[in-house]
Amino acid sequence: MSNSEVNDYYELISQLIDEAGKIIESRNSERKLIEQKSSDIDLVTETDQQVEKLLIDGIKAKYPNHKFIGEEDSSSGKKAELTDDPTWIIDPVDGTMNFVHSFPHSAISVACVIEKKAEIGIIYNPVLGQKFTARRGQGAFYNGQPIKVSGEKNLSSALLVTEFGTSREEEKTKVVLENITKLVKIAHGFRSLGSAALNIASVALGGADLYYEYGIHIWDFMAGMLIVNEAGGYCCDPAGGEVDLMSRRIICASSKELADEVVSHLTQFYPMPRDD
Ligand code: LIP
Repeated sequence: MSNSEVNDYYELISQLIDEAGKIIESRNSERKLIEQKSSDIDLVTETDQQVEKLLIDGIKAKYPNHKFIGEEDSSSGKKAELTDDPTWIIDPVDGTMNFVHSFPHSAISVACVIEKKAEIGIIYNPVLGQKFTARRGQGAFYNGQPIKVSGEKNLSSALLVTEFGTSREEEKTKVVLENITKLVKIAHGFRSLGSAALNIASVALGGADLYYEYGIHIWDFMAGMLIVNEAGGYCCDPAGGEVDLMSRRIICASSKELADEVVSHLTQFYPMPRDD
């Protein structure tokens, strides 16, 4: 795939995301029509569906052979499949619960993966005007300005970010609370923005030092993972080792040292079903 082709993809997705952002921004303070997905706290609104359609239709119109892994598409039971073809991984509104409550931390998250490598990652919160972007090998940016992770190595000085997630499953909730109980006693601080994508972007920005979560999906973290890597960070599985893209688990950190320290404390959980 030539660089100029990826440039064209970047230009197209940037335009589509700006257009989609206007829809989210205009609806943020309105009352939303909500449907439930896997649980009563896993939500979808008509805006999620409309934004995903706008992005997919806009890409398909120019590149009919491109593939898609979209959050709302997948909620109908379709499994995620990553081939060597250009594949767009889309979360139209990451942080739907926030969007429903007009809590202004939700974002469009889009990654373009070619030959199984992330080439483009964009996370855009139109309500607060926050845009995080990255191209493979070209660094990470916040509203056009280069960004770097904090480089923090020690858990005792680190600001951690995690989520309670979108499931009320007893075993999972137990593990989530157990991990928070352990880490809150050691870490410098703990935060939860309510959007996996924005949590990860906060690590890339150098604001937070490490994000971990069990139960997320490939569309929640794919763009963020590229942005963190391009900002000089480190992403791994919560048990250590390479991220398994379909396993619904991740750590995104400011350094490998900090990730390793958190791994040594975490009780593990393996969400089912996987994304593939
Ligand atoms: C959600 C995230 C939330 C995280 C969930 C889920 P959705 O995405 O924003 O922070 O805890 O695991 O990924 O469903 O709002 O797009």
